[in-house]
Amino acid sequence: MIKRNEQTCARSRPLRWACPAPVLATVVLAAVVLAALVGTVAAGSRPAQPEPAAPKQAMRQTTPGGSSQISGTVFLPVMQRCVPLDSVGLAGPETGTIGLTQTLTAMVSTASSRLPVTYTWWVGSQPAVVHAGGLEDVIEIRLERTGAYPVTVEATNGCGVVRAERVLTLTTRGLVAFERHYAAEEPHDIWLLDSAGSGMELNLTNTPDIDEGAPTWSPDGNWLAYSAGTPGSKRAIYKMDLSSGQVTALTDGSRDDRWPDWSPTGDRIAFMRNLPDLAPNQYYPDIWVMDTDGGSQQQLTDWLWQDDFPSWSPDGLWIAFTTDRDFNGRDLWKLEADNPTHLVRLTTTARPNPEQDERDEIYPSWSPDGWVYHTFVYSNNEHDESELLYRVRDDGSSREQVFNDAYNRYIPSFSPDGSCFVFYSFLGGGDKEVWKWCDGYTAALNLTDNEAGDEFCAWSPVPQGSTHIP
Ligand SMILES: [Ca+2]
Ligand SMILES: [Ca+2]
Ligand SMILES: [Ca+2]
Ligand SMILES: [Ca+2]
Repeated sequence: MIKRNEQTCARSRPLRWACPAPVLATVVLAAVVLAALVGTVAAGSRPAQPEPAAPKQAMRQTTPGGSSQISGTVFLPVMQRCVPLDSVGLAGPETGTIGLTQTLTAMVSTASSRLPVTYTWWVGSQPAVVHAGGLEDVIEIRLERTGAYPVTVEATNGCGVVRAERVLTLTTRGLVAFERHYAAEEPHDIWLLDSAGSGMELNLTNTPDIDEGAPTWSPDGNWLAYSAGTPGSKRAIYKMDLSSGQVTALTDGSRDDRWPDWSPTGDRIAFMRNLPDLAPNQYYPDIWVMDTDGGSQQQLTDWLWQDDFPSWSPDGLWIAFTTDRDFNGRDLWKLEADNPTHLVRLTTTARPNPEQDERDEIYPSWSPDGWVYHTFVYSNNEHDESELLYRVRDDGSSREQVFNDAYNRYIPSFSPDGSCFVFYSFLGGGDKEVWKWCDGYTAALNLTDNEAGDEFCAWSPVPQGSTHIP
């Protein structure tokens, strides 16, 4: 019990006082007067926001003996100006890749008298995100559409708002498109994965009743063309806008169109069209080309049997393809796209016994450095068939096996700088996987280590540093 006539106050930390009532009343009165004076003087130079009231907690209690005392906590007013933040900084990448997480950091430059700081983020048309934080705040962004996204962050400590803005451009750089299915008869979907091996995967089509396959990139990386149809039906060529997800049919599907390859110059798509001229439901395709909106469809070869698997040269002048036009197995030829009667034969392997042996070159894939990679299908007397990765000079001058082993590998697709390629393979056993090989590797890297069939992979052509979005 505190004596009523005691004239001193016992202070505990910080600013906690327990005093007889008369002494405390004096202190409170003085504080109120002082605060009023300071408020009057400072009002002209202060920001618009009002000074917060100094917290006071006091309670009058009546003791059992009937005497009265004040106990509890009293905060004396702290004479601080409300200091606004003077700026906010925004750090992080200005370019990124869809599907991958981008991290942006906002930092205010002044601690000021007030924390927390409230950060409000806007990214493109996404809903605003509000965080209460300290001098720094982090936001993680993962978006699945290409585009240029305005990013704005506002920071306030209650005494004024500061803002920073930038543009985050998301492309498909470093991604690999491929087709995947699980059960043997299950229709395929088009997926994306991260060539860097982060494990990021994105199902672009997600259509359980439609079979999509053979994706090919536009040179700006913003579109994918592919063939699709319901299982067992004739297929058509489609393209997907990766900035919106919108899908457009380029052909009508009445003649079974497959295997599109988008020209490196961007203006045309080659494909193979199966015309049932010889027999219904038989497979005798020719090479065709069309504009990227499906217009100006033009037949480039008119061979009675099979011309298929078109692959553009890097300069967009030639198309390599597979043909059986010498009636002795299959070989690689190329044609000049604007002068398709100009044909050049690239391989000349013939079957020793045409009825029983295979010496077939299929699946051409033109590399940036002047080779046409392909699968060499080899067997004798219908035994010991192998499917090995070979490459032939694009003038047909030399030909060699790419890896010195007996594993199959199919359809390399090269990174924009040419130092790496992806392929699919049964390498390692089990189901098909997408693998990556780079200069200097001693073993390929499995990018799809799962139980699905993963195949027909295509590396995005967007080069490092590119921010181009059409
Ligand atoms: Ca599908
Ligand atoms: Ca034909
Ligand atoms: Ca051959
Ligand atoms: Ca797999």
